[in-house]
Amino acid sequence: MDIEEGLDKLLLGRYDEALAVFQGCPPSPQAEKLCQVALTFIETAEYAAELAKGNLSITPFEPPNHLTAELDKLRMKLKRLSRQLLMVSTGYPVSSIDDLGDLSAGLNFLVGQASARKERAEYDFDRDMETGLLNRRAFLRGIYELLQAQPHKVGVLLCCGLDNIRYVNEAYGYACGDLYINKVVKVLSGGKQGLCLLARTGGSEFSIYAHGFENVEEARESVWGYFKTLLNTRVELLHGSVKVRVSCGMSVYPHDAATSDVLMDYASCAMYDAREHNPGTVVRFHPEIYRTKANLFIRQERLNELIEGRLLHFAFQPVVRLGDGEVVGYEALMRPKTVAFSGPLDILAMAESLGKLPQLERVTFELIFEWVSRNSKKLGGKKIFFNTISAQYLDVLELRDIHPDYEAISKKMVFELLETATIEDGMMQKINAFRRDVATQIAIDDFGCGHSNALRLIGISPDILKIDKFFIKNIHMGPTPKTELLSNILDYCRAKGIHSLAEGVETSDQLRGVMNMGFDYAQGYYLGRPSWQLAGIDPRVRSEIMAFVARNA
Ligand code: G
Ligand code: MN
Repeated sequence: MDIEEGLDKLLLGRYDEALAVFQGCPPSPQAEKLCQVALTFIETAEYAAELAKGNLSITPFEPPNHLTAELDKLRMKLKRLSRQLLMVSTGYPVSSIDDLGDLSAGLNFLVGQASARKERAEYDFDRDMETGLLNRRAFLRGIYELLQAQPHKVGVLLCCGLDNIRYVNEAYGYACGDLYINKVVKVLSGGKQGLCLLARTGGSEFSIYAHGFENVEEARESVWGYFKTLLNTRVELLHGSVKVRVSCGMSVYPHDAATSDVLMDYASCAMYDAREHNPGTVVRFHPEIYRTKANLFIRQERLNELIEGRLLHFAFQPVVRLGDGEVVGYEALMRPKTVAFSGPLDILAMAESLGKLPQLERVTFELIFEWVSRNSKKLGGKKIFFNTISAQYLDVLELRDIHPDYEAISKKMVFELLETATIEDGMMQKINAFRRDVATQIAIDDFGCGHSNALRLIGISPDILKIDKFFIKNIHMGPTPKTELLSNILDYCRAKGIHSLAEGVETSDQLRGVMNMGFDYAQGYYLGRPSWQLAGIDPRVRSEIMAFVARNA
């Protein structure tokens, strides 16, 4: 073993072997020193290997040699760097890192970018992207802060709805719509003074809140200018210019409401009221408008509940054959199970305004099909007359899907048609398909009234024509133009094999009147009121009919 061999191993990086060689050499100060050198290398290599693995918690052997001491300094810097990066990643502000040369510069650049992005995101979160104005959320927070700072002052919120932006977009294109919006923003921003917040609170809605006044008049005065300026603004578009049309709603702090969100709610409610009833004006909020709107909203919800929960049932009113006084069927009259609606017309009107007629129609069909299926025995040969809101809303195939026994069920029914609009070709086809595939018997309801007219009678040629109570009312008063026309209609029905039914027979006189005219059937309070059960005819009324028939035999 000689020192030369040990030095070779040391140069090759085989420190353990070099140490063994130096330790095997005869004891000498030189061999002693070389052992220490080899040990230093061993310790340093182990330490560096651990650092290379990313372990920044390892401390050098004690006492540190001068190589591990240097590495330890590097370890401390890396450790600081990693701690700072960890803080950056959690959003904690850090001072710049400067003791790692290019590495620090690169990291500082990244940290700078991250914080710029964060600031931008925070700004965007508060701002409307297109106009740079505050958005609704930030606007409400801003008002909140003003109210906190000066709770005893008066403030006013003006909500401006642009009435013709949609028209501009559609007629001139969206680029012109943008020009229009930009102009409005410019005009509104130009008028800002004092404690004032300006926001875009909706696509075509801008709101201003001004605070710090002594009374309502002063407050109102302060925003009146915005409204006037907007009304006098024209926007130059590529092909001419348009006037800004604006409807505004106003709410006042603390008179109308004490919090920013309620103030906003009230001002926009007043704005919609202005738009609906007085476009181009400012409407000050008052509780009545809000109650009406809120009621409407509640009723919309009730209608949804009614449709989803199928909260409907039927009352049944007898239909009587005048030839023998027999009850031949019942008209099923839809009734709400909830107090939110006064009756079927109320439900229909609400459903129509919400575009929910098809859903309502489907539910009533489901319910009546189920009812007829369940009560088929009880009905015997009697028919259920059923008001279809309009055959146009339901597809024939869909109707057939409603109940597996739809064929047997529909044979027990008379479908009364009452259309809300004039018949066009497509609708006639629908009615024909409905007749071919679903309905064995069709009636036209309320004839002589509304859209239920002669054209429809000719076009549809129903099995039964139900003549509106308008014709029945004074039928016993002797010949009038009304009875003359009626007589012609009845002649037409007889010639075409259409059965006639008198609606709304309320008195004995009227009953005699309709029998004199030769009606086949009658219905009305005198013959039986709508009831939850399938009621028979009053025996006295039946005798009345029988006596009349016998007299005229
Ligand atoms: O449009 P249609 O014929 O489906 O209307 C039936 C409605 O007429 C039901 O609401 C029913 O309560 C009502 N009704 C039934 N009989 C009479 C009556 O004799 N007089 C009046 N005024 N209404 C009646
Ligand atoms: Mn009817």
